[in-house]
Amino acid sequence: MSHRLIVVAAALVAALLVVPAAFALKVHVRVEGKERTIFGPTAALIDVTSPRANALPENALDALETASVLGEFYYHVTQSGFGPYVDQVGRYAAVGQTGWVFKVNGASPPVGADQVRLQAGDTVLWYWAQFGSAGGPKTLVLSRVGKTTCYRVTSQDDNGMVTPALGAVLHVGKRTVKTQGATQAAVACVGPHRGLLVRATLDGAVRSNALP
Ligand code: B12
Repeated sequence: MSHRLIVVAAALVAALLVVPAAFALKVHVRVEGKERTIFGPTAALIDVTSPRANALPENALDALETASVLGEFYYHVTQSGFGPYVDQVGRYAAVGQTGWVFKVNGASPPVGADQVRLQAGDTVLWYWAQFGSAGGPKTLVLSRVGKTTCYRVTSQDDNGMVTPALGAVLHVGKRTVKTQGATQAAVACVGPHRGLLVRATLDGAVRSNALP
């Protein structure tokens, strides 16, 4: 090999080593399974990288791939007429009216996950969903009320529209606290709970993110 060829080859190798790190994007990722959380209860920021050369860089499918590496959980992608389709995450495969769907920043994109390019700081939620005549389930969002030990629960539809999650229940360890509020808000105070995370559930909705 000539000296010139060696220099070019070395430069190419160096570029290949540098590019993946440069393309990592910090994104919040959570994966909610049928009965339990599969990955990232608090939706912490992770470095999402894009392993596929021909796809959009850092898309919502990459977020699942990165989470699966970090969390060591199984998922499966099949090719369909619309492109790559996630037909299983963890134990449960899509079947009949159930399957795996995703949201980015609270809204459900109308295209496949590989077509949704992410921005730094985005929140990606993959979840198991049962569809019925009213569509898919709403997703719950838990937020803290100021610096208190009180929490507000809202639910988001596929468009990201937020409404109070009336009737939601908070879970703190083995303790449950029902939220109050007839129309305007679903709020409950759980008191001191050092070391325990708080979650919210509501029948027919996807469980919330967890907060300290
Ligand atoms: C049923 C259905 C679902 C079910 C599938 C349940 C199952 N058993 O697998 C569930 C609710 C899980 C689902 C999910 C999603 N869906 Co859907 N789904 C449909 C629907 C209503 C019928 C598909 C069907 O059964 N066809 C009949 C069978 C015989 O043909 P098939 O090729 O074997 O169908 C399979 C594929 O279509 C696949 N599939 C379903 N949705 C999607 C979406 C994408 C992007 C891909 C690649 C494959 C795929 O699942 C079907 C069953 O195995 C179509 C609308 C339509 N009329 O086609 C939308 C439709 C295909 N879905 C759509 C979308 C956007 C999604 C989601 C990306 C939504 C989201 N934000 O999460 C996700 C997929 C995410 C993922 N997992 O990768 C769009 C695709 C638009 C596009 N141009 O990409 C459609 C056209 C609805 C629409 N008009 O917006 N879906």
